[in-house]
Amino acid sequence: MTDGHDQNAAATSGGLTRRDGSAAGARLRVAIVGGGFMAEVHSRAARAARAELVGIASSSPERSAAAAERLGIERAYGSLDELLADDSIDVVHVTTPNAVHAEQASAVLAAGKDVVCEKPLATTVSDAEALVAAAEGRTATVPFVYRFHPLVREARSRFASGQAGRVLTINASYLQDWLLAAGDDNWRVDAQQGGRSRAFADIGSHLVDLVEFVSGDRVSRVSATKRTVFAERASHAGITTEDAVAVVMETRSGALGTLMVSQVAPGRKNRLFLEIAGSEESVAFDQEQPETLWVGRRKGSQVIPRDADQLSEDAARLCVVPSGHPQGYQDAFNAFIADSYAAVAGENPDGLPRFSDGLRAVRITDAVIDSAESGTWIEMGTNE
Ligand code: SOE
Repeated sequence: MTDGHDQNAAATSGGLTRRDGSAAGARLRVAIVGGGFMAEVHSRAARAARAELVGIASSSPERSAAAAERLGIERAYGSLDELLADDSIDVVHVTTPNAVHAEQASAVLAAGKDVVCEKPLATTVSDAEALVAAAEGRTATVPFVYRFHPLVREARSRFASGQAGRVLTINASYLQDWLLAAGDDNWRVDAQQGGRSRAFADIGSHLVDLVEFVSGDRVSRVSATKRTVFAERASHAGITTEDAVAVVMETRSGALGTLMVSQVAPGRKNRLFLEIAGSEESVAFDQEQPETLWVGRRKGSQVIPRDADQLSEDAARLCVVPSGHPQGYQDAFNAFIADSYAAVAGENPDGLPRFSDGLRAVRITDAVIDSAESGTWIEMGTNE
């Protein structure tokens, strides 16, 4: 069995050599901004990649101390400025609410450090464009981590090799239920903290990234409609961000697609579903069942298991346990961080989502909301 993780680890163990060229094998020193659930996910992935998780900064010295205690991190910084003043830090993970991503990721880059910034990269296209420009020459990645499920890479390889034929139709959805009740609330519902789009910016960004990543095609135009089911929630009123959004789309190659994104779908927790029909084969991937990939043919459709010996090289590389031991979300996140750190060391791992991919998702999100608000088709730029 190809244990891609050791190869990956080999890349990252080389990757853990500090950017300043200090002793070979020196561990990469990383820090986290933010103290919530995603900070915990990032901390697990940083440790799995053998980085030295040096410190954390949250919204106040007290919250920094509480997060450091909860996550077993050595140092609590009083502020982001204090963290950025620590020259020993190589990489900063930004895991804070959307509205401060641009300001904080910019500050990290201005301090000469590499950055992993949570999606959505920014709440406006102009902020995302500025971040891409500021990231020139640096390693700057965005956790579109569903790219790192091995069977997503297998699906992608079938379109990249031509085996699946040309893209004809796309049927994709991302459904959750954590905001189903009026009593459910979160900073994301507030446009001031999350941006003008909520459901699409939050999870539709993953969906469109995966559509373009697997198909190798690009969205060319969108027509959308959206709903805010609850204008009042437990601690927010006058809510304008969407609970659900439906999109009809076309691609540059002429394919047709439909997208449904909802955070009010009972029983669906993180049900990202992607079915792409090629002229030779269809592929269907369900993020809640990531150990199999359906491959459809006129004759001989099959369900492919996550078995490294049967997969493309890029898919096999991401298999870290033998088939039959299920891999999941944190494994995908760990692989993303391992590849991000390998990029810090000068490697160029295939399929690593960088700030340019984050900008792409922000552009599509903006077009979707513009379309829903105007009731018209919105064209995507042809060179973006
Ligand atoms: C909430 O919708 C959320 O945590 C997203 O912000 C993540 O990006 C997604 O992976 C899971 O759900």
